[in-house]
Amino acid sequence: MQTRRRHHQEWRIFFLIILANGALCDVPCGKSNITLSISTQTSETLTSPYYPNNYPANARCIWYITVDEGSTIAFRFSVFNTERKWDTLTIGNSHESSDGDSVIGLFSSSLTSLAVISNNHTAWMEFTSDSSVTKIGFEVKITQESYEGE
Ligand SMILES: [Ca+2]
Repeated sequence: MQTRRRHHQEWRIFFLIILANGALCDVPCGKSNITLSISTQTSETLTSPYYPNNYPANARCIWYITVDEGSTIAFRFSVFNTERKWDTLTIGNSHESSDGDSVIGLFSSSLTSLAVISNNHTAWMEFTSDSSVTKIGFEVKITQESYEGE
């Protein structure tokens, strides 16, 4: 009888842990608005959720980047590996991620030396994964660049 009661308690603890994790159910994308400026910081490193562990299934993260007017935004990836076709990273100009015309590029699979530069001082980046197969994802350094290429 006592063993049975203890068993019951263990189950309760187990469910409490599940509830606690439930609060963290949203994918940890980090902050979604990145602002860079010559007067504060000119670069920021972003990664896929849980990097350097695999990103989760059914993830969706979107980041909006703003730098000083007159500058552009460079995305330089030190690591890029997603499930080909099904888990993708899209980068676009401006902050209108719903506008297909703003897309600069859509990437997936294992890529080396991936680098992208925006047309102007605002850009967006969106990562999505489907319901199965996950990989390490990506690490990208985002830098404010001047038009003069300084
Ligand atoms: Ca996948």
